[in-house]
Amino acid sequence: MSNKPLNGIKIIDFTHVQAGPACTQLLAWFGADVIKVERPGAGDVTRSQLRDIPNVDALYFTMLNSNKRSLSLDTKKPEGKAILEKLIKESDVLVENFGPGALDRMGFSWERIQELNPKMILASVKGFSDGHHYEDLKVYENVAQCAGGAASTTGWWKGEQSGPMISAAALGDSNTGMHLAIGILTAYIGRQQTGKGQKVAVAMQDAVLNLCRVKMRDQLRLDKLGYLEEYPQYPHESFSDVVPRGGNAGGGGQPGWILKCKGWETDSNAYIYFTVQGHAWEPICDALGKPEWKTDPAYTTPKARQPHIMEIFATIEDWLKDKTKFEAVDILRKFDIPCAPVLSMKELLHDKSLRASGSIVDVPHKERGSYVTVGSPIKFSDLKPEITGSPLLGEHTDEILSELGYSKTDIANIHAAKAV
Ligand code: CAO
Repeated sequence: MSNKPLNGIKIIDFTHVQAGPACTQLLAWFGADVIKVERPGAGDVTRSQLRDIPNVDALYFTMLNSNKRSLSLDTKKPEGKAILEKLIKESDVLVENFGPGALDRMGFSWERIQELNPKMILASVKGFSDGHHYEDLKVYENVAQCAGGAASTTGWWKGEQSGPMISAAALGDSNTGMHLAIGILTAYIGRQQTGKGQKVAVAMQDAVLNLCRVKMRDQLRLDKLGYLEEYPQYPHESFSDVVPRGGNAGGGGQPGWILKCKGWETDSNAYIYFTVQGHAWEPICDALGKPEWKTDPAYTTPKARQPHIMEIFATIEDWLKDKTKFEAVDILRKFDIPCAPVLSMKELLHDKSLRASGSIVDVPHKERGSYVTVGSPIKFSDLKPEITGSPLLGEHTDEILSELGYSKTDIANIHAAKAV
């Protein structure tokens, strides 16, 4: 691999499903040697989940495990444990997201890992933090969204669709993985100063809560004031003592909403997000052909507009009814109005700009031919991450064993013991 900033960092990738793999994939893009350790015969469960082609690694796996090598290893067998011990001695980081206690039960407690390699950084994802009263729970994405405050504050507050709502974005999984990547790089820089490794842990609940920081802000404001003026409940409906769900409200200082455009009756994504930026009211009036709103006291200040903000949105929707979402944004962008079309996955998949920037890429795969994946969202001036295909199960087993110093005969014996 060419010279990348993380070249030379060796990572044992003991992760599965999404939260851990998203973290190690990111580090692999930037040059780390990521060795995915998987159970022989089965591998990461996502290899076979939600398959679109029989007997071929599922996109669930390929899209989260690019740029890695795969070592199949049964770490519950003595031969497998011995290999893992050797690997720990030669690596910089071990990343895992097993259920609580699984690594200890396997015989690789933090104490044991430190004995083997005091420079090792052990990075873990768990559902809840150490010592938390739910620390024993296994956790998946939606569980974390509920435990971290996202579900309670997402969705509709009244009507048939009311109730806590899950976001499609992986706030519990990939988001936690991204937090862990920052933790790993911080511990790695720390190690350069102290010579010692350390344990880094991110709980999915905490990572979700970190993204829900503004909702905690709102709870504190609500406790003090009894109302939240930027929420659609204000001023005509009452507030309880908890932050309500705000539908599509802007959520910050700028009111906003999702508005229908031409064709919404048949196209489920014919919408735009429109933001009424407080200080940019006059351009909005110009864009909508409503010059009279510029001087009408019922419209001139955010405070004056808020009681009838939904009527303002209804007027904008009326303006949008003969414009597609793309036509509308092309008009509104000239007036500097913060807005965007609601883009479907299909539209994103074929978006030329995302292809050009490398945010969506085609990568080769030994069995699929090639597959589309989401590339690095982080752009550098001197590094263009080259996304390579995900490995087949155990594709690099012999290569890695021989790098660890095992002879051809040793490797044959390891195979015979079914440890790989
Ligand atoms: N060889 C031998 N055994 C292996 C192995 C290997 N290479 N790799 C894993 N195992 C074993 C583990 O030792 C463990 O065995 P024990 O339970 O007997 O100790 C078992 O496989 C894995 O257990 P698990 O609890 O991690 O797996 P699960 O499918 O029951 O639960 C999950 C999955 C995700 C709920 C759980 O791992 C978890 O809560 N992880 C932490 C939170 C998390 O990351 N969630 C996000 C998941 S989606 O991104």
